[in-house]
Amino acid sequence: MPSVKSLLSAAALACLASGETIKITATSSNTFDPSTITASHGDILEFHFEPKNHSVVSGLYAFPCTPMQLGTGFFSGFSFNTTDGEADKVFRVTVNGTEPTPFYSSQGNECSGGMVGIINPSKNQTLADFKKRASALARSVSPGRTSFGGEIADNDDDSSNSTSSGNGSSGGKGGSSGGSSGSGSDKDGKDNGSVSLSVSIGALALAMLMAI
Ligand SMILES: *[C@@H]1O[C@H](CO)[C@@H](O)[C@H](O)[C@H]1NC(C)=O
Ligand SMILES: *[C@@H]1O[C@H](CO)[C@@H](O)[C@H](O)[C@H]1NC(C)=O
Ligand SMILES: *[C@@H]1O[C@H](CO)[C@@H](O)[C@H](O)[C@H]1NC(C)=O
Ligand SMILES: *[C@@H]1O[C@H](CO)[C@@H](O)[C@H](O)[C@H]1NC(C)=O
Ligand SMILES: *[C@@H]1O[C@H](CO)[C@@H](O)[C@H](O)[C@H]1NC(C)=O
Ligand SMILES: *[C@@H]1O[C@H](CO)[C@@H](O)[C@H](O)[C@H]1NC(C)=O
Ligand SMILES: CC(=O)N[C@H]1CO[C@H](CO)[C@@H](O)[C@@H]1O
Repeated sequence: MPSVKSLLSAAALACLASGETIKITATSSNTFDPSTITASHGDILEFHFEPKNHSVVSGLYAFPCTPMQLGTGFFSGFSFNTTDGEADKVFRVTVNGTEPTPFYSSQGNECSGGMVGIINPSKNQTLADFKKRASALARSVSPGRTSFGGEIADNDDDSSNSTSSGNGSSGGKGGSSGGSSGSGSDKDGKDNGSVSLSVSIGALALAMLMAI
């Protein structure tokens, strides 16, 4: 039955091709979690915001807490202020390349205080080095007031309300893609996200097998 095999690999390829959504939280303790991100072209970085009033800006490695050249990179703006739980909006950025790209919060002195991160660090462009040089600075630069380089979308997480263990979490949901909606606990990073993604690939493949 060669057709089964080719169907399976087609399913696997389709899943590889579509970008993964990587959740990053600007936390109430003034950090990004996670702060080191490995992302591929086409992946989506989804920034979530906890209190109080943070931003995220893509920066220059050589000059910490300074935005990339005008017209490039991304900036969330400051419309995610929240006093309780995560802001009800998220900022979504599509990854275009794999160059090391640092980012920071441009609020007050949060950047020098360590509210920084890096996408795809390399041997000589590391979070530790960036953070160390940032810590020597007094201020960070905001690239204006208006967000760019990404889109503001609704926060689909239920994390602001402390339920989540309640009803219906188990695998049932319809077979289609629908992104990597959470599987139970909120706090897990993308690792578990990709695990559940591959589980659903398996389920999809199984469904195809049974359909034959
Ligand atoms: C959030 O911070 C920015 C930059 O400091 C400031 O311009 C803005 O007014 C703040 N927003 C609120 C609601 O405090
Ligand atoms: C965020 O800031 C805006 C503008 O200052 C304000 O209207 C809004 O109520 C604030 N939202 C929260 C959740 O604090
Ligand atoms: C990092 O190393 C690469 C390859 O050795 C080099 O091309 C690049 O210029 C280096 N970058 C920095 C910031 O030193
Ligand atoms: C990807 O490209 C788009 C369009 O050129 C740009 O708006 C966006 O900021 C880029 N993303 C990153 C992470 O630089
Ligand atoms: C959980 O399910 C029960 C029974 O189906 C229902 O009564 C309850 O309202 C549900 N709770 C939530 C939070 O959906
Ligand atoms: C995945 O989640 C399970 C519990 O649901 C946890 O024990 C495990 O450590 C998590 N793995 C990762 C890589 O986060
Ligand atoms: C069901 C529940 O707890 N809903 C709450 C979710 O959070 C918002 C704001 O934090 C509350 O207003 C809801 O009552």
